[in-house]
Parts: sequence; structure tokens; C-alpha cells
Amino acid sequence: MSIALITGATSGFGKAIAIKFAANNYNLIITGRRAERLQELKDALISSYGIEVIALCFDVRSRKACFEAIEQLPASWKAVDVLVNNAGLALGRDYFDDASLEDWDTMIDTNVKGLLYVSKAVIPSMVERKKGHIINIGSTAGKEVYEKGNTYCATKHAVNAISQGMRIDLLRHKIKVTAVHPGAADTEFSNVRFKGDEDQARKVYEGYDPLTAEDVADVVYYTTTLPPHVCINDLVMTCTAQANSMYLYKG
Ligand code: NDP
Ligand code: 8X3
Repeated sequence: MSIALITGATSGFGKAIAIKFAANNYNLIITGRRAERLQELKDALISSYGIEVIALCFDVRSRKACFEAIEQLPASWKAVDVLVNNAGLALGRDYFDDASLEDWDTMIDTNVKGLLYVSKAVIPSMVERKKGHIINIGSTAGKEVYEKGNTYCATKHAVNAISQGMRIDLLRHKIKVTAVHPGAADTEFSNVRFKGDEDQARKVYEGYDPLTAEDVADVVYYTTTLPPHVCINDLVMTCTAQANSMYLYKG
């Protein structure tokens, strides 16, 4: 059975991606910081799909924690076939001059450095086997910068650039690298961004049908179903009401 490692599986895209891969008979390594949610998901996946699951509770901002988590996996579990770098967040939606330095640090450390650390820890086993698929979750925010998106957009532009760099540098190892860039999707993303302000979070998704986590999971899984010689490199997906970061029709 193939193995998929999904970061940020305690909610939203990551949880839906874990369920999708479980339903397609993958054994899973799921990660996140919230231990209780990880354990609940692990139990549910095992009982619903009869797969094997390892839950790794760590913060992707910690370089040490990322490498230790991967290092302590049993040898057979180190042979990860699909890595989904999904853990990430936005914090605040403020003009550049008003924004919080702490929020900037957290976004950069999570969305950029966390993705780099986990990838660097997982890639050696892919290199050894000349086989593997890395899927990085970017965003439409990584394609166009929008007002008050400054540093979140910068982190997702970095994910876009890192995905290109990985793809070029890993060609010689036959490792596929896919970047999936979703537009607005109704997950816990806006609750986190607006720091628990439920009204503000809800308003983001009013007046149109946003993407769901399951829509994103379906597309992520699809990219893994193609023949070995075919790789989807870069994929932007939005709900039908959205054209890009700037144009969203609330009618
Ligand atoms: P959620 O808030 O629902 O999920 C985010 C996940 O990331 C959680 O599982 C969370 O787990 C994990 N995470 C956050 N920080 C850390 C950390 N420091 N260490 C480990 N795990 C962490 O949001 P989404 O599912 O929407 O977001 C998933 C990804 O998709 C993010 O990268 C986001 O930027 C991106 N995205 C979201 C869009 C949207 O509109 N929703 C659109 C485009 C991209 P825990 O808190 O347990 O650690
Ligand atoms: C999340 C989508 O539009 O809030 O990446 O940046 S958006």
C-alpha cells in the first residue's frame, strides 16, 4: 500500500485530503498541532477505511520538531509516496503599515519555513527510491497580490517559487512536484485569519458558493492518479464565482 503524509490534517483541506486518500486505500501519516483532533481523525480513518495511520503532533515552525518527527518514523513508513504540504495560515488582513510583525513572523515561519523543513526531511527517501510526489498547497494569493494581503500573499508567492525550484532540482530524481492554488474555500481559514471573529469570518463566504475542502481534496487526489510519465505542475482552482484574487462576484 502507498503512503501519503499530509501536514495540517486537523481541519479544512488537510482533513479532507486525508479522508480522500484513506478512501483510496493509502496508509497515512497525518500531522498537526492539536493532538486531540489528530487522534480523533486517526481513529475515524482506521475504523472507516481499515488503513494504517500514524499521527505526528508537531509544530512545522520548529526545524528540530520537523526533522525529529520524520526521523522517528519506523523504517517502512519513511518511504513516503505522496507528501502534501498543506499546513498554513493567514493572520490578519491589514494595510502593510498597520499589520503586526508577530503575524508576519508566524505566517513566514509556518507557510514558508515549515514547508521547506518538512520537504527537506521527507525528500531523502524519495531520492533514494527515485520515486515520489510532492504536492504544495499554494493559493490564488500566490498568483496575484491583493489589498491588505501583503505578507500572506508573499508567503504564497514563495510557495509558488519553491514549487518551481523543487520541480527543476528534483527532475533528476524523477520526483513529481505539483502546486495546487485554491481560491476562497470555506474552512477554518478565516476564523484563524480573523482570530476568532466569527462574524468577520462568515462574511468572507457570503453571497456566493465558495470551494469546499472536499473540492480541493478531489483535485489534489486526482493529480496523483496520472501515469508515472505525467505530472500536473501548476493548478489554479477557484469556485465559479471567482476569477482570481481580485475578482469575486457576489450576486
Ligand atoms: P484550516 O485553518 O482549516 O487548516 C489549517 C491547518 O494547518 C490545520 O490543520 C492546522 O493544524 C495546520 N497548521 C497551521 N499552523 C500550523 C503549524 N504551525 N504547525 C503545524 N500545523 C499547522 O485552513 P485551510 O484548510 O483552509 O488551509 C490549509 C492550507 O490551504 C493553508 O496553507 C492555507 O494557506 C491554504 N489555502 C486556504 C484557502 C482557503 O480559502 N481556505 C485558499 C487557498 C489556500 P493545527 O492548528 O492543529 O496545527
Ligand atoms: C486563501 C485565499 O483569497 O483569502 O489563500 O487569499 S485568500
